[in-house]
Amino acid sequence: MEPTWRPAAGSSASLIHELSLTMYVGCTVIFLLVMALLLYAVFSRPRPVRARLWLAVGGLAFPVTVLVALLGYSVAVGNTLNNFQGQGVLRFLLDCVSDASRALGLSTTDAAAIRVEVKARQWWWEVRYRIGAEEFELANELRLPAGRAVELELVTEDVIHSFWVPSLAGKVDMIPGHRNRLVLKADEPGVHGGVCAEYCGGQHALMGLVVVVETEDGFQRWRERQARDAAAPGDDFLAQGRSAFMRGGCGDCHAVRGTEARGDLGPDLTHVGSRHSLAAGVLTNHVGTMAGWIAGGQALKPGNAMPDARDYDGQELRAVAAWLESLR
Ligand code: HEC
Ligand SMILES: [Cu+2]
Repeated sequence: MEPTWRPAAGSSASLIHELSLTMYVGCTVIFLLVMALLLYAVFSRPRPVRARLWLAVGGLAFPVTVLVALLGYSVAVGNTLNNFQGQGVLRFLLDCVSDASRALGLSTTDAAAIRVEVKARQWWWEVRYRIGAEEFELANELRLPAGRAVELELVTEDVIHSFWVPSLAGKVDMIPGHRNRLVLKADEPGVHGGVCAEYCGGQHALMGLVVVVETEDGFQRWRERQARDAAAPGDDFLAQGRSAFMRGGCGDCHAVRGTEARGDLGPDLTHVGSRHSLAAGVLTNHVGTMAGWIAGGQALKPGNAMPDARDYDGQELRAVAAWLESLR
């Protein structure tokens, strides 16, 4: 996992980082300058100064120039991040930076190809990709091709959440009835951690996600697999797992494309075995944690919307977990 505090190359987080650095360095320089002047005023021998000139330059021209420059810079960065379609004065500033944003590849006009809707739920992320006519759903994980800007639509139907992947972009709230947009981009492959950044109920702290940036080839391979239906069980044990899943009522809440499971209350499990984590970052994903989650998720994430499966014996539980892990 990439360190949270290091903005990824080519991401909008790197623009935010530059803006903050400019502010910190600028503040420090100005602070030192003012302190130097203060010391000079205290310790130098008194002599007449040109008060009006000092006032006009130090009290007016200097701060106005600095503040206007900073305002322009930060509005420009803000516009680039959201691709905000400003008007009037904002339009003017936007035009000034649109070249810069195009040079960085953060402009979405050329990235319309991949559309991702992320719906925040209590307490996990439903992720739906639309690439041309292709459409598939997964959970708690996003994949992006390196160097390409991907536009997210951020929505929710329950309470307010906030989507935040610090090493890639600023945070954007998800508000019922609104459709907010965010552009994600990173130039290098890597795995980035994200969180919900707005308190949304009991297990808000256990609502993470990962953003995997892959090479173009890796992304295309992943995309192609995700778009397929779930594979048929490869042996008897997996077939037993699949029928235990259907018998256990799991399909009332979960969809597994290519089977009769069509539920929508929980994550789409069609390719759950390919995901990095289970239950929104609570567990790393392998067959042991899978079984543990199915039988004891309430102990791991108290109050989450999935009841513990109490009816399986050991053999069935292992089979269900193995079948789900085989869905890659
Ligand atoms: C009442 C609805 C419901 C039922 C029934 C249900 N689940 Fe879930 N399941 C959920 C919800 C909601 C989540 C997401 C929980 C969270 O992360 O907060 C979930 C999460 C999961 C996950 C983790 C998926 C991921 O990508 O993180 C697995 C695996 C899973 N369920 C398997 C099962 C199995 C197997 C059964 C049947 C024994 C089952 N579920 C029954 C609602 C349900
Ligand atoms: Cu939250």
